[in-house]
Amino acid sequence: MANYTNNQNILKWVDEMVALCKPENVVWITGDDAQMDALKAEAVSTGEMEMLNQEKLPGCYLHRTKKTDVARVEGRTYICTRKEEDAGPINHWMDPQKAYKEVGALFDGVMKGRTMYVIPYSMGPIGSPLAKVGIELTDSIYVVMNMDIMTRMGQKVLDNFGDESNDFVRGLHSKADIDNEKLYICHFPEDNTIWSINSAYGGNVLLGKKCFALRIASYQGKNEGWMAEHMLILGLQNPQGEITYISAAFPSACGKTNLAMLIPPKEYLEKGYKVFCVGDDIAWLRQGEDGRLWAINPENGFFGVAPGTNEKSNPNALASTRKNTIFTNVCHNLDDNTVWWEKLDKNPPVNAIDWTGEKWDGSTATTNGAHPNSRFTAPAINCPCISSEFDSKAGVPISAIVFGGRRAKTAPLVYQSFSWNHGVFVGSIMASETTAAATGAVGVVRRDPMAMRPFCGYHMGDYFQHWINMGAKLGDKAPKIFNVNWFRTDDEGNFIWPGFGDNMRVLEWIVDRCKGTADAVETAIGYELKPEDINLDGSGIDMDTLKGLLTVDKDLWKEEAEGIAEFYTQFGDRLPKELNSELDALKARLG
Ligand code: GTP
Ligand code: SPV
Ligand code: MN
Repeated sequence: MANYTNNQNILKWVDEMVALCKPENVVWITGDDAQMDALKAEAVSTGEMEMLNQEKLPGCYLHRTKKTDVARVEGRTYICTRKEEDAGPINHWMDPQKAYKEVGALFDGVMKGRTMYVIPYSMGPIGSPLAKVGIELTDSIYVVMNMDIMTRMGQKVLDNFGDESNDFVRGLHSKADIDNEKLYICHFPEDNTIWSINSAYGGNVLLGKKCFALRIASYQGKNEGWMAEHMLILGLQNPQGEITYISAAFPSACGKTNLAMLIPPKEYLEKGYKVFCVGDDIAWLRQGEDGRLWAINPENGFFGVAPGTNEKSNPNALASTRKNTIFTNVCHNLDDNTVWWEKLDKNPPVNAIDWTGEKWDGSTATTNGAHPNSRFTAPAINCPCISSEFDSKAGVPISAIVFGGRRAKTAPLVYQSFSWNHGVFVGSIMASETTAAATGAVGVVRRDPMAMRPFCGYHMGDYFQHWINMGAKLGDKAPKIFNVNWFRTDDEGNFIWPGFGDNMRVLEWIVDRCKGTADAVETAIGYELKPEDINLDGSGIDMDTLKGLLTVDKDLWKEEAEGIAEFYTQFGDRLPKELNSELDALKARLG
């Protein structure tokens, strides 16, 4: 066997996992073109992947997962800390010894007759002080191909890692039989280890993403003094050429990819405003030498929601998917061997295969052609508005942190927190309607603090405390904190705010608040924009509608305060006292 690394920590662990899973072959992924091409050809030959029209979609493939394996499965996602209380009340916990034993029994011999792929990958630019290394062992070529897009991977990662370090995340994945009853996604934050078995879908199996870059990394960040967050990162350039960086946390399928790639309305473009995308899903944030908060996007691609993506809503995302992209669970147009999904355009294919693999005719169909959580895996470099700082080892300095979710009522279009700690409170009380990104009911409002409910690798009370501590460390250099809601609805259930590119109007106010050039009114819940301070030209929204979007219904908020108090009780004495004070202050302001 060729010598890929002399690092004994890696070699020993791979040997152990080989002994457990008993694969027929072990293939180290170097990432070179010949190797990747051969793997793609193999996946096509077995039917795991379908090659799409290489003229219209060069380098693009289609994959369909099992019908029962189409989203993250939160109920089977475990945090395995030695002490149950360290996983906290929101996570599912499993005793690590029990997990290693019982899930280990499922891994025993699971790769017989299969190949184990060894994928060394870096989350963050290789060599960046903010980057971290993981190794994923998997029996899925789909995973290899996705990791190739989503991370920096291959031999170069091992070369940079060196022979001595033991600081890598050990990820083991097998699709096994894709048996829902035996599905486990176990995280061992105290051992830098992830074990995932019986799924072959996205967030369950691309272990660098939610498992490492959020669950394990959030735990590492708490111990090492930095933060791993479910946040997009964008740079907003004004006509003077100054760029302000904003990070924003919205729950799954609540608009991060769309905001990160926003194209400003015509009126703004003409003046010279531009938005650059640094990341669309995950941010790692650390205090820089200048005292400010700096962020990198640890990923190298986008695993984005396909439905709803179109030439109008998000042309940058659409352009990103026109080459070297993997489509998962979208609709297959057989006429020209391309892909389609709901709201891509008004011409659904008539001769097509839907996401379940059945014949589908868009002119008569009553079912979806694409699964609501169908996704594209696209290289970040494909994105027309990718930031020049995308590969920066230092990252970008963050001026504003934005929280948001899907709230039909209650939350106004935008408000700013009174202080960092009040901002932590605002993040901690986030609530949003559930989406198809996870299995289970859709449209149910649930608390999703900082959009991290499914992704925090430790006790949520300690996580809030870590936020408070970060603010103390950042002092007056801390980013300003805001909350937005693009999803208020009218009595017929229609979204009132146009959203998408028009969200630029709100971002402008946020940037101006950071610079101290915009005014605000103090309300019970925070600083709100003065309606006349937002530019509505060309938005189709009139002043009265805007005022409606900004209203703070005190009765609803009093109910909300009760809900927050109840939500907080589960954290017991691990809830920072600062957050209780903020709740009391909110109640007092509501009267
Ligand atoms: P994850 O990848 O699951 O973390 O999701 P995300 O937060 O990146 O969500 P994404 O941007 O993919 O948006 C999900 C859905 O919300 C899509 O169907 C979008 O069309 C829709 N959406 C995004 N932004 C807006 C908006 O401003 N207004 C409205 N009404 N819908 C939006
Ligand atoms: C999310 O659900 O927040 C995603 C998709 O970004 S997945 O990678 O499946 O978690
Ligand atoms: Mn996400």
